Amino acid sequence: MKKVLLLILLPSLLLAQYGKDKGQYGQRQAYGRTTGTAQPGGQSGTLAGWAYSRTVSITGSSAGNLTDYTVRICVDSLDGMQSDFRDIRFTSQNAVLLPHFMESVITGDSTVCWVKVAAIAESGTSIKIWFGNDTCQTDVSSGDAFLVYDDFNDQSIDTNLWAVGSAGQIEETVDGYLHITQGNFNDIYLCCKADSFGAGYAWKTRSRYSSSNWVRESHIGFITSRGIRSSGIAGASALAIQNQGTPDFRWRTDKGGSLTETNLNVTEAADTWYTFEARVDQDGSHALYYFDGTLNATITSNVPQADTLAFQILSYNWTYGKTWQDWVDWVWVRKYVEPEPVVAIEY
Ligand SMILES: [Ca+2]
Ligand SMILES: [Ca+2]
Repeated sequence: MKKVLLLILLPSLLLAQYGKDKGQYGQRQAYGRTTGTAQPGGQSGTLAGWAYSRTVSITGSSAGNLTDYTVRICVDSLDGMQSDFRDIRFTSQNAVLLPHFMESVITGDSTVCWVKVAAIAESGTSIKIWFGNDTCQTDVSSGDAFLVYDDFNDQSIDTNLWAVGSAGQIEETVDGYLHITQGNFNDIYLCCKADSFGAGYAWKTRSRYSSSNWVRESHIGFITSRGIRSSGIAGASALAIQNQGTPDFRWRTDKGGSLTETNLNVTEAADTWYTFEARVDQDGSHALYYFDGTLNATITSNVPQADTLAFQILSYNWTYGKTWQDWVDWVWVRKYVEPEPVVAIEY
């Protein structure tokens, strides 16, 4: 009987090697062609209710064994996946669920995911992606994939995560944004209560700045001094994006008060959403800064080597009675080592 099954499966195993077969959602008759490594659900080591899986191989980092490391995985749509990817799940090889976050979704085409993997040995590891659950209605995309995550979507500041400076001038809006507005010579901020970032970590945010009144300084990033802006304070914003105009973006890299300030040299527009990201290698030998997903600056001077920094969103008002507005859609923080593990789905 096993031999017969193998003979039946063999052609589909061969066909599965031809590629990804993108965007065929809805053509259910095609399942057999594209699921060569799939396993039926409900068996030992499988995920009950999910019809298909693929192995995701992760090549380890020569930096050593990694724990709770968040990797980026691009998933192309396969036959059997729901078109909005709500039914994808990631697990260990023995089907223990791993937290994942969908950063972006192109319906029926692809999604960019972040997955937190409990252990990635230097010699590598593998996990599984599951799909093919027609009755699954729950998108479990979650900030649990990161060390710090906030989407500011529930109109209530999470005081378990953040220390709040000048409450009332910083709030979550019905649009799902963190909104910072007028202050009176004071620092308005959310400061993450953890102090365990810096070298060996990355942060990313999507934010927007109003054009009104050049009266403030805004910073997002890793810091040495809680609730304090950079001016006059050694290294307060140590690895940060700084906006000090309408707008005027600069990367701010500061080690003990020795500052490297780097203009982004991009066309900046007020009232426009941008993403900003900083990655600092584990030795603190350089900081990589990304603007809207593209590497914008590599900084090797004055990079903090400590991994005991906090993460903060802050604005400071220069002029009494003046108004401005900043918005933040989301932020996250994850571990970052070089070289990064290399991830590949075995289609
Ligand atoms: Ca909230
Ligand atoms: Ca949001």
